[in-house]
Amino acid sequence: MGKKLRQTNVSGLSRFLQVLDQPNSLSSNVATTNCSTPTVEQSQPIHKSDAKTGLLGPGNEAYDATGLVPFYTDASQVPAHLQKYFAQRTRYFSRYDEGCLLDEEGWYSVTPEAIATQIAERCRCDVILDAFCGVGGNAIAFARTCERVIALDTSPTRLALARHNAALHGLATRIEFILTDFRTFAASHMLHASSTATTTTTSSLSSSSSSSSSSPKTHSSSSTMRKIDVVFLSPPWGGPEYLSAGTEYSLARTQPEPASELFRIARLLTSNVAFYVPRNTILEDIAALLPAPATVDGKLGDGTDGAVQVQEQVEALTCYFGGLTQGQEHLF
Ligand code: MGP
Repeated sequence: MGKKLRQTNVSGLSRFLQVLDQPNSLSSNVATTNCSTPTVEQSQPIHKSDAKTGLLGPGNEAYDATGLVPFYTDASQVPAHLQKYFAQRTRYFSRYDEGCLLDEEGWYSVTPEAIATQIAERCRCDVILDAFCGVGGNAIAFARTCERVIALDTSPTRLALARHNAALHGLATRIEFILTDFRTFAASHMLHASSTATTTTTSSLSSSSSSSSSSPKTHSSSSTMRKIDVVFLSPPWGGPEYLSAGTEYSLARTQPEPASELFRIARLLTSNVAFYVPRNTILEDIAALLPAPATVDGKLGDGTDGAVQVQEQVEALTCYFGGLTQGQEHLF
């Protein structure tokens, strides 16, 4: 496979380091089952200066976001602060030159394709929720390993770019794109999931946070009715300055809410959570996400899912909880 696995125990966490010798050598297993009647949902239409055939070519006009942001083909076109990202463009999307589109936040926060592929393999399941899809790097990878992907973002622009990029990869119809925030979606999903649990779930989602929605929107889509097997969290870290202080990163800095709150909401939907966090994250902050501290070998003695495994990639850490943790697959 061209990858090395290193394991050490740090602060009670099982810590894995996978170094990718050849980023593009990590081939994913493409799911062969087709989804029936795919739904693509978007609350606002794509605003474009014209509806002519763009980067996606004929037949894909409905997904084409050409013109929404610049498509850079040469470094001379790229603003100075994005140059370092443009230089790595084919690491983000190996098919970038065919017409992938990224906005500014996308340039500095998209998950590199090889890492997205690695995460998607680990998260292989029926229905996955990508709670902060951005320009679609992870959602595209999930569409290859999961039967159904629900992708959320609060930016209509980024959602349109994600759908464009998914269409370029021939995967747009496998992903349901929804313009909403994670908390609102979760509240709506839980309201539909169990009528008897409505009171409980609504109150659990309207606690402390300032961004809570008192009257969650109901999504007409069937996404609210599907059982979610895995939640993937890759929230904004507070901009590219997350490393600049030269110190460790506190998970209280994630946006729009601290990681502990995002994790709490995710665990109301499923115990299987993957969380993409900065490589300089304070490891104790990761352990503190769990209701009880993990033991040295990463497992609690009572057989509950109180373990986390941290996979260290070059750019970031991916933390796996519940049935995504090696040895706890039975919890899936
Ligand atoms: P980076 O450190 O800003 O860039 O981001 P670079 O050039 O790889 O590293 P440097 O050491 O040369 O500065 C590294 C990776 O972190 C990106 O490719 C993204 O996958 C991820 N990332 C960065 N930011 C700022 C975010 C963010 O806000 N949210 C998420 N989810 N991922 C981010």
